[in-house]
Amino acid sequence: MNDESYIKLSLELAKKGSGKVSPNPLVGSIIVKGDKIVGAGFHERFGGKHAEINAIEACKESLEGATLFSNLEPCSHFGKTPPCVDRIIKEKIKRVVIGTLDPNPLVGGKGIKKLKDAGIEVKVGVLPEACIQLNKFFFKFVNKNLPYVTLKAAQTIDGKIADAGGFSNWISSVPSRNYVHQLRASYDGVLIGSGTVERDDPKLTVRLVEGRNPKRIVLDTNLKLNLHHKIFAGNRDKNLILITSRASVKKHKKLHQLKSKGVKIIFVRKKKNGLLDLKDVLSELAELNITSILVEGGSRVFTSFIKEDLFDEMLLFVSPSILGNGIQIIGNLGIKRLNRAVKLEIKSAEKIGDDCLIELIKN
Ligand code: AOF
Ligand code: ZN
Repeated sequence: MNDESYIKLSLELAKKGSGKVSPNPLVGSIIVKGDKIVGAGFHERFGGKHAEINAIEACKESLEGATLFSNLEPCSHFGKTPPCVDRIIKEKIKRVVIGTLDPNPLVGGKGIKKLKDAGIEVKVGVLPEACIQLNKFFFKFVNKNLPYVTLKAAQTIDGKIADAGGFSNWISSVPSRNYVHQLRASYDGVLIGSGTVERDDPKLTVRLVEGRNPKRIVLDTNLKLNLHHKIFAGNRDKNLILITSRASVKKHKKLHQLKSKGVKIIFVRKKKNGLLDLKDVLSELAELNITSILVEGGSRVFTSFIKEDLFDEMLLFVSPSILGNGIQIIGNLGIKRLNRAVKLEIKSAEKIGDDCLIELIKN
């Protein structure tokens, strides 16, 4: 096996921490002596031991002369745990192979410097794109202090997310819906607008697959939502966050009712167009260590995120059906000419159940 194969293995291991380590990165670590894997580990939960330490502690023999592979630069700072590089040096590991540098300013480059200063051979930049891709939430959060935003929708081939009566159950097939639950389990937050609460009355929990519930985030500018909706009734895990405008602070009775249901309320600025300032919304959510958000609709919310250029990715489940009439996925963006169109890049397109899943990123 070569360096790339071991980094690939470390990525596979790292994925096991999905949904459990945020706001930390997903990290996997493999230790090799000769051509034998003698230890492996991953960052299993927030606040817990780092991948490198788990890999070292899984080894039964001396690590003198071994090579350690990690998809992310080992840390050099005292955080919730002591620096991984100190332990690597202490164990007399000879060579360290790293996928990418850690963007965290507490670490970024300092980890490899310390290793090199101790005479350890260090190689950086093995499968860097795959390593950044795996930790796309962490990189965005650390570099921009904002969550990674994915707009997710199920639409007909003519771009409708509901029929003319607002009915949308179901546009996509069962495998697509299962996949969405898997996505929910891996994102820190799922966000919808008040229109979608009223029309679809969703629970936004993870039910079709195993996994933890994300924070459920509802945008309700004027605090008009009725509390009989399922999203309020099902707040036993206290994961519901409601975001409203600062003008709502006067609505004491409603705020009191929401708080008694365990709802966290965040007040943000309203813009001149009467809508919530989405940049503020994202900054507030980043303050809560929410590193990733899956935006599940509706049309008004998608339109605002696109208009304000505040998304990173789009996931479209395209069902092979045609409605003609209905609710269009994206409303008026004020674009008048083709050469002003929002340009995206197709990252992947695959068949899932009866649908086509298209993954798009900004180019
Ligand atoms: C590693 N290995 O497995 C992870 C690293 O609060 P702490 O102590 O858990 O530190 C968190 C920071 O450590 C995190 O922001 C990132 O820079 C790095 N994560 N580093 O060597 C790991 N998860
Ligand atoms: Zn560490």
